Amino acid sequence: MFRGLFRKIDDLLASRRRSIDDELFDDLEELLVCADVSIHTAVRIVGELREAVRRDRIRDADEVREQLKRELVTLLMEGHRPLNQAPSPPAVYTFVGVNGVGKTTSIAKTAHMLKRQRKRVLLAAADTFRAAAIDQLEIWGQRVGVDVIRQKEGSDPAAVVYDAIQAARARHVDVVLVDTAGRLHTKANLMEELRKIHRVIERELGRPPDETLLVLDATTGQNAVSQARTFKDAVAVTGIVLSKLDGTAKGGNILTIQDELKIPIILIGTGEQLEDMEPFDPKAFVDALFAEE
Ligand SMILES: Nc1nc2c(ncn2[C@@H]2O[C@H](COP(=O)(O)OP(=O)(O)OP(=O)(O)O)[C@@H](O)[C@H]2O)c(=O)[nH]1
Ligand SMILES: [Mg+2]
Repeated sequence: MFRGLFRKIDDLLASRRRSIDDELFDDLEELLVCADVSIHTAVRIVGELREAVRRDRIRDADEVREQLKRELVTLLMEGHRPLNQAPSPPAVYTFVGVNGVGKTTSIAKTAHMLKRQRKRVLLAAADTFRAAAIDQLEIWGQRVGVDVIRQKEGSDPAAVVYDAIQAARARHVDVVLVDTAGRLHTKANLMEELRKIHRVIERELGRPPDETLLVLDATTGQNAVSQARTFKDAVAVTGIVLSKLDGTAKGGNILTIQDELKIPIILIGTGEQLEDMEPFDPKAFVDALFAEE
């Protein structure tokens, strides 16, 4: 899906007679920004590339490209890890993020993924702000074949999470996935609600949630970075789920998110079907960026 995203960069570095000079680095920076990399991150990447070219006396554009790929992989490998396991069951993963980014869909896809790994999964409908949100999760639960713990609209989300953890213990569930609201009457309310959910989890488990996954919509570019900052201030975000990667021709913001936020990207969503979720693989991602279409 990202195939050829960096095709222009490839073209730029493919011409053999291309001399390795300031103009080349300027063009590179510009092409990175066109692919949705922030200026800050583009300048950093090209700065390091420039330095490596000087240090290793690289004279060949092909070599510059290989060096650039190595640098991008290194950047994305920083802090890279798979989903956290819990020291004792159940593992509890909360999904947070602004409305419409794909939290509920990502939960369904994650539940499906975990089920295929033979895990017992339970969903907690802690977005109680809208009745439709509870019903949506219920429908996904039926599709995946996992139970949903719910209360009625307007009930306390932290109480739903409490119920879910008790149910998980009674039913020997391995993983609880917690859906949360993306919008309340005010942003302050939302952040307070998330903190309360986290306090209940910590009290019940004797440890913080095993993951607090911030869902970001890949098509929103720089806005995703500012959303991440807001949530990071309220709760200890441990990882990112990047949704809707199928809907963007860019994807350079993956580099920006990693570089500016230092939160590992753990899962990527690539569509609306249950199968459309996979662990993020930095090496495969960078290879695809430069791949021929
Ligand atoms: N193309 C595509 N669409 C997606 C993906 N993930 C989610 N969507 C769509 O995005 C829309 C919003 O998804 P939801 O899962 O309802 O988002 P949410 O964050 O739970 O939204 P709220 O509950 O309103 O806060 C739906 O139409 C989904 O089908 C994805 O990876 N690719
Ligand atoms: Mg939702």
